[in-house]
Amino acid sequence: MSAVRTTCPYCGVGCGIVASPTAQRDVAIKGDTAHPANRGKLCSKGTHLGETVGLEGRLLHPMIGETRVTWDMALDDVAARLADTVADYGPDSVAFYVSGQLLTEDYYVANKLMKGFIGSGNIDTNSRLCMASAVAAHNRAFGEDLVPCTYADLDAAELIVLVGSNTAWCHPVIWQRIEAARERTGAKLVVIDPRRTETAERADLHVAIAPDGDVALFNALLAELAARGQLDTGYLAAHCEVPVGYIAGLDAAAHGIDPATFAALADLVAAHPRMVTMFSMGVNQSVCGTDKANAIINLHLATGRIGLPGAGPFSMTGQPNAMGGREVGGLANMLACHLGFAEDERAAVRRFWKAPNLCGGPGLKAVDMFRAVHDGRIRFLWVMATNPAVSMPDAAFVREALARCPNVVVSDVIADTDTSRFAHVRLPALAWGEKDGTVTNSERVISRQRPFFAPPGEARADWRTLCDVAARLGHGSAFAFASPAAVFREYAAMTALAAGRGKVLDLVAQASLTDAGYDALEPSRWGGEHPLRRRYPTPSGRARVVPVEPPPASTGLRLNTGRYRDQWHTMTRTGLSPRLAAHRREPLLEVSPGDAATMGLVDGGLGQVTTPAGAAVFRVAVHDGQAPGAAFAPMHWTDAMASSGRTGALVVAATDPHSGQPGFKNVGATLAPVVSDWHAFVLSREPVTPVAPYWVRSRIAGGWLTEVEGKGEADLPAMLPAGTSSEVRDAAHGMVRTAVTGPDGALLALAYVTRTGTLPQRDWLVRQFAGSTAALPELLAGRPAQPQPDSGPLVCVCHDVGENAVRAAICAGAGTVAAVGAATCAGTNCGSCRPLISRLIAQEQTALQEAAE
Ligand SMILES: Nc1nc2c(c(=O)[nH]1)N[C@H]1C(S)=C(S)[C@@H](COP(=O)(O)OP(=O)(O)OC[C@H]3O[C@@H](n4cnc5c(=O)[nH]c(N)nc54)[C@H](O)[C@@H]3O)O[C@H]1N2
Ligand SMILES: Nc1nc2c(c(=O)[nH]1)N[C@H]1C(S)=C(S)[C@@H](COP(=O)(O)OP(=O)(O)OC[C@H]3O[C@@H](n4cnc5c(=O)[nH]c(N)nc54)[C@H](O)[C@@H]3O)O[C@H]1N2
Ligand code: SF4
Ligand SMILES: [Mo]
Repeated sequence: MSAVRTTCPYCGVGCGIVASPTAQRDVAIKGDTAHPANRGKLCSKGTHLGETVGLEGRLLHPMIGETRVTWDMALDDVAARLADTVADYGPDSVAFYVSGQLLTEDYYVANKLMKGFIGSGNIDTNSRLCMASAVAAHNRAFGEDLVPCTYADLDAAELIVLVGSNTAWCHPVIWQRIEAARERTGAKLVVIDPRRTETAERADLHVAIAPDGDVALFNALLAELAARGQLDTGYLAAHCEVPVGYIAGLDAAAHGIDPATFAALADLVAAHPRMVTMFSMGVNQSVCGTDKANAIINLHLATGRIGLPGAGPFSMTGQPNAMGGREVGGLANMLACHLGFAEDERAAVRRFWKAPNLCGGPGLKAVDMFRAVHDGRIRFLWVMATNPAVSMPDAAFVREALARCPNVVVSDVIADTDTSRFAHVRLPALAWGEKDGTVTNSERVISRQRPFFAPPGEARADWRTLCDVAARLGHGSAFAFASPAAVFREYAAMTALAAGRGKVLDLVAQASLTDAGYDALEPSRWGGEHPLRRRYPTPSGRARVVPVEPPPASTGLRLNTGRYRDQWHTMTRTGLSPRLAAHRREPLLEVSPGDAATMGLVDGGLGQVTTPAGAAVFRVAVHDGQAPGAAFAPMHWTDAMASSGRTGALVVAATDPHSGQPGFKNVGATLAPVVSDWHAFVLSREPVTPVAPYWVRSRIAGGWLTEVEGKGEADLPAMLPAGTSSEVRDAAHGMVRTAVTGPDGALLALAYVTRTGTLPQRDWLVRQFAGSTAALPELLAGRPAQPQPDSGPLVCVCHDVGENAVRAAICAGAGTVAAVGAATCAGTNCGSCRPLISRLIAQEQTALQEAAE
């Protein structure tokens, strides 16, 4: 098969990819130079997609309980469960919990079925956890859920402000674009984040605000610019509704940060009218997330910095198709196509769908949906393309809810996820490379995801599964779509309802695409470059400056959660890649040096986090980028990968009153050290699950690496596969080294445990385990017989360059990130490791200077 142009399935940057299948289930990946979002660039996750397309762990057949069934049996069962529940308890007793990782076509069909035909608003999406606050803020300010910018604005901006975004890690191709713009035009970069992330390290100014300090800061900035006479009063008068006295009543001193930093920030903002403010989860995932986003938008409206090249408030979307879901109506509080539940909008939708049973109003938002599952109001739940047992706040409660629910259906590509363990019925879905449809990225560009593998096993497209269930419920004619193209045409035609009501969303021209035209569809943007400047889709045609007030200050230690560079969410896909695992093999609890000292936490030791929702244990990393009074832990680890590393278990289910989005980033917590009697690691071909209080496993080439710690005696044999064991003991340190080989002599596992000694270097052993090259004595010693150069921790995952090579290049005279790249290739592909390289340069140069003094 020749090369196929498609779109990356990870983040909302929406990069174009050229996929060239090379063999069965093997594909070479390149960036698509013709795609406007990335012009050929990719990040580490996109680059390594080829490592995640194998069939390992895939769900390939419909399952009822543990029994493999035919599709007919599964669909009959799902339809019967749905119909019976609705008959007995009414339409609001059933719900769909869907995902920004569905294609627009899947989303459209799910929404139509629930809201138009089952007759409940109970369809919500994991986008509720992701960008619901941005949606609510857009609706409040603009009258429609619209991102008024495009990536090209980054090229034109003089000042880029990143708020609550670790762009270098989470939107790396946008990050590359920002870096390129800075190099070309000298644009300034401000990062507003309580942590000094690798993104913040590269900024001209890092504003380390208190958790949820954003409203206060942006209100104060607005007041300060007013005091400096920098508001665009003409724009405000002509195009905005401003509550009388609101701006004049704001206090320029109430910013909550140190005065010098505030002055520096205000100077930058005052001096650079071409300003783009990009915001992400540090803004949205908050109990005041909608107000934060409106505080940002207020500043842009009041300075007229919107709808012009290089100017605007820019919400970055997380998932590949969060935007598509927003467009078709995947959120419980929207009806469809940017329409709400006003009587005339409902009537229009009812007519368009010929809906027999249109829902009367909004359904339950994610957190409330799971509450209703828990207390038995919802008795049928269909989860599609999301892993709520891990990713929802108060995950223990969510698990209880799933366990109590009499009918749980899970559509996924993976057989065993933390959520699917609760499923009565599991339906196999098509994965990336197999599925066929469209996605919309952060800048409103619709792109095709095209298949290049045949469907494996009996996996089917989610939209088709939904249509088959709809037909069994008696709605066959409304769901008689022959192809994703047919679904897309209906959706595009339906946007006439929005366009006819003055909304910007308008795909009517694409309603007449032929199947061939849909197949060939080039990336296309709806709404144009700058849809908002002179007229807003509000009743008055004006934008609204929304009065917002800072929340009360929080006290005590605050837990913040978020992402790692090389993992995606609950690791069901990225967790399969040995290269991506190398960046962080364990979830780290980052704490400031001061807090670590007071709380008795040791770098490299274990720490327990306890919140009102639950507890979890992580490896402690003392980090001076972490502000005192705040700790950070990643969201990715699940029960499949770790004994107790889920941050979802820690987050309390408090939500924003406007958006219903949970506050994942600011949770009151206590920390305590966990002291082990022994620590160990195991390299094994198959995953092992130690019986120990702490274990974390990660993928390596040819197997798995599992870190283990515990109390009392370590029961190593219980962790190892059956085979012939060779053992070396060092009684002084309680060190035992074991190798297990199979009947043919093949190496099956290596294990190292110690009570007081130091365990061998993992990196070298991991490389030997992949190739089985070293001799058994060397393996048991944990090091090569002859000393060999050690590449050190991995820096550049794209080109496989370790820290020692980077340091050597710097010592040999490479004084810039570009020079290190020229010498080692590190940082020359995705660029996500460039902040790290620049830190290593600074470290080496300081060391050289100190040596010279
Ligand atoms: N590598 C990787 N990339 C991803 C994903 C992934 O899983 N892995 N997921 C994708 C998805 S779905 C999403 S939503 C995006 C998320 O992308 P980001 O939003 O960039 O990621 P996070 O790490 O969740 O949070 C961003 C930052 O918000 C900061 N923050 C916390 N509290 C506050 C606050 O009160 N104010 C401010 N200003 N900042 C605060 C955190 O310290 C953190 O550094 O990433 C997308 N891209
Ligand atoms: N503590 C904490 N929790 C968080 C966050 C945080 O910052 N901190 N961030 C939140 C945010 S922003 C997000 S977006 C969520 C993400 O959380 P989730 O949505 O739960 O995360 P994923 O691991 O991406 O889950 C997607 C699932 O869909 C499956 N899948 C992939 N493609 C398809 C498909 O085409 N069809 C079907 N049927 N299945 C498919 C995958 O195998 C996987 O099981 O997490 C939220 N939770
Ligand atoms: S930035 Fe990376 S993860 Fe996001 S779409 Fe592009 S290649 Fe995929
Ligand atoms: Mo997200």
